Amino acid sequence: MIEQENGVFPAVCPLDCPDTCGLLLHKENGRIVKVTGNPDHPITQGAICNKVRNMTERVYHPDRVLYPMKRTGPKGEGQFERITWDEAVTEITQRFRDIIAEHGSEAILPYSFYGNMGILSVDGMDRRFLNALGTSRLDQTICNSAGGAGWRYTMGFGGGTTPEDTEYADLILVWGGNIISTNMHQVVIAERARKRGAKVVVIDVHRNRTGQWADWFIPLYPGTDTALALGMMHILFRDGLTDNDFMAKYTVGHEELREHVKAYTPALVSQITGIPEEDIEKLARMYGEAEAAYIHIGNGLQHHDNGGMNIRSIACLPALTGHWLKQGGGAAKSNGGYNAMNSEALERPDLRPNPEARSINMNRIGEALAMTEQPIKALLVYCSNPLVVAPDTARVQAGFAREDLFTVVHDLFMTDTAKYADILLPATSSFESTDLFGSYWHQYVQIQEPVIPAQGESKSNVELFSLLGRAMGFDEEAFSQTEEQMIEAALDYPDNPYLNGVTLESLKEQRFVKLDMTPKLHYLDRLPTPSGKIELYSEAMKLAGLPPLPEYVPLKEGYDGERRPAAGESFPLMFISPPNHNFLNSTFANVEKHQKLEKEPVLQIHPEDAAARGITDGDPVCVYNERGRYELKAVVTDKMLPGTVVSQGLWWAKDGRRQRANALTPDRLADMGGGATFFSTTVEVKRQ
Ligand SMILES: Nc1nc2c(c(=O)[nH]1)N[C@H]1C(S)=C(S)[C@@H](COP(=O)(O)OP(=O)(O)OC[C@H]3O[C@@H](n4cnc5c(=O)[nH]c(N)nc54)[C@H](O)[C@@H]3O)O[C@H]1N2
Ligand SMILES: Nc1nc2c(c(=O)[nH]1)N[C@H]1C(S)=C(S)[C@@H](COP(=O)(O)OP(=O)(O)OC[C@H]3O[C@@H](n4cnc5c(=O)[nH]c(N)nc54)[C@H](O)[C@@H]3O)O[C@H]1N2
Ligand code: SF4
Ligand SMILES: [Mo]
Repeated sequence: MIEQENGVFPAVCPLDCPDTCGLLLHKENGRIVKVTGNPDHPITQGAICNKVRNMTERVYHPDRVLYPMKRTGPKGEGQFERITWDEAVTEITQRFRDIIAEHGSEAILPYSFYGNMGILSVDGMDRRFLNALGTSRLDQTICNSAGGAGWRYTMGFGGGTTPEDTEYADLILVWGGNIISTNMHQVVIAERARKRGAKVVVIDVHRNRTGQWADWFIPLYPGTDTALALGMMHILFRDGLTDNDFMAKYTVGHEELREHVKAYTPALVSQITGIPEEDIEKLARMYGEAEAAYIHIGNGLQHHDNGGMNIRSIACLPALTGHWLKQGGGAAKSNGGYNAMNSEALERPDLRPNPEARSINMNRIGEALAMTEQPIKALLVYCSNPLVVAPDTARVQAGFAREDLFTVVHDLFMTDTAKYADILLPATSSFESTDLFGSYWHQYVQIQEPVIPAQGESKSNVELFSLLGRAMGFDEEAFSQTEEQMIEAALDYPDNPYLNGVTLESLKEQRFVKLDMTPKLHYLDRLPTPSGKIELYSEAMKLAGLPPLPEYVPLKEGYDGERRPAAGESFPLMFISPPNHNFLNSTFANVEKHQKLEKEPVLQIHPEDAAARGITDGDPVCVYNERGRYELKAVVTDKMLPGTVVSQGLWWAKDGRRQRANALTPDRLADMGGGATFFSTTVEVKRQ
């Protein structure tokens, strides 16, 4: 495909987005001139988002880093000079050897996430290198780990209702997810369900695009979703809307739960959540009376102190009504479990000389870089932009600014993080490399093969880490395997029956290969929880020091237990900073086209909160708390309940703008999974 100057070639969207669209790249004179959706993809069917329709702006952006570079100015200022790959690799391997000799291999820490979802790139050759080097491990908790843990305590398996089935739901609850922006093909399917008569209800802390599209939007106070779920359960049990046969067969703990939820009266739940009592009654009735209700559990509501419990509690609802047995009914948090690959073959943990190596939670990177005992002396950053995406920017920045820290960054751009690199290495875009893609929503596996040559001297993650591995003297075959050999190894995994029939050959031939979904028929009979059933009561949670039944625990900042600002509170507003429509986390935030679509960072503030501060629409405002400040423009709107302010989008610090959203967010960990608590933060706002 690389050699062909003109034509239309299949591709996969590599971004951290559930849809994992099939793409078509249109080439003229050797350049991609257009990106469209592949109409043959069974789920995404040729529709793609505006972000990726404009992907050529990013792939051919004049600011792309095309050569290895070495920093010449102070950390953070972005002054670099071009060096050769030989010089870069010699310096990196020399510094790593010195650090290992003096401080041990765990003084080196990787920092990565899913800037490219290609399995070979982020769960493949990189892991082999880090394992063989014996670095500290990174606990990758920034996205869905609290919710993932909450879901697994309840359901055991990392998968739920599949997208095609949701067309047959008669009620769709979108709970803490902005799917118009973040999972657009679920919206398309929900529209088909709507045509068959389904209703769509959105439960969120602000009326985002998805809330505007819903049949019914229910606003609530941040971090109170467990209380709402418990209130719904109270009504379901009270009014006989539960399926007792289902509970007897497939759950444990329903009798304990029935007693437990008696305390969560609609009156109490209304006080906690800010939702009128009659709306709680109406919602519970709608849910209980639906034939096949589907709950789409978004990511937003688990980025809280009580985030794991929020997901755990919502996950109990379909077990009370038995909706799981109806096509389209049930719930999904992430469907990544269906396409689990052979991680041992991919990551080669056997190469690690120190299996007991420590693990560092990525949400605490600032704190980790400040450790004086067993200090971190080198950082290897790829597929992530922590200066923008990690919580508590000031601490992160202080860590990255350490003069004695040797930092290598591999990226396509001079990100805010890359400016702190000692050595900056150019990364290919996914259209320049071979990789394997699953989806954490639909059940099609896809392959990407290079459509254009590597731009400049850029290298893919696979090339980089095999090069570094060989330069460190690792002579195992693992470092010379081709991408295709790695794909074969990843797919050779009899432990996952869903992978049956997915092979390199079928992928090359068909581009998208559906998992074998026959095991799903017995899904409920073989849940991998300790009891083998849906755990409404979880002994495992009790052993972990968590409440074994769903229980509402208030957030740690800002409000008292009754959801009113605590007396004397100096930061009385909850600050929510979810993703925006035209960026993908911080990706695209440096591309003019995408910036223009978003215009500028804004703070949405309720008219009551604005009036109390003398703020009018369009005013420049400063949002601040004890951690930092963020300057943006006020938009006065009643899309939230009073007391909540919202700023969408992970903008870079640029053009004199002071700091970023994460300047305000805490690096506290959630109740489960070591998850992030981005949205459990309080602030004050003033006019500039
Ligand atoms: N356009 C676009 N698409 C994306 C991304 C992007 O940046 N831009 N990011 C990708 C990634 S990595 C992820 S993880 C997903 C995330 O996508 P989603 O699953 O949609 O999750 P978020 O957008 O983080 O949050 C969704 C909503 O949760 C709300 N929320 C916050 N706190 C609460 C609460 O306490 N209760 C309730 N009910 N709602 C709350 C927020 O207001 C927000 O509207 O999207 C992916 N897709
Ligand atoms: N305040 C707040 N903070 C958040 C969130 C929020 O909602 N609010 N969301 C959180 C969530 S859910 C997530 S998932 C994280 C996401 O955080 P990150 O995973 O850091 O996501 P991005 O900001 O998209 O950064 C990805 C980087 O990878 C680079 N990249 C792309 N492809 C490649 C490649 O092939 N190789 C290499 N080496 N680099 C590549 C891109 O250029 C980009 O700079 O952010 C979290 N931070
Ligand atoms: S970002 Fe999501 S919706 Fe957009 S093309 Fe990629 S996978 Fe599809
Ligand atoms: Mo995420």
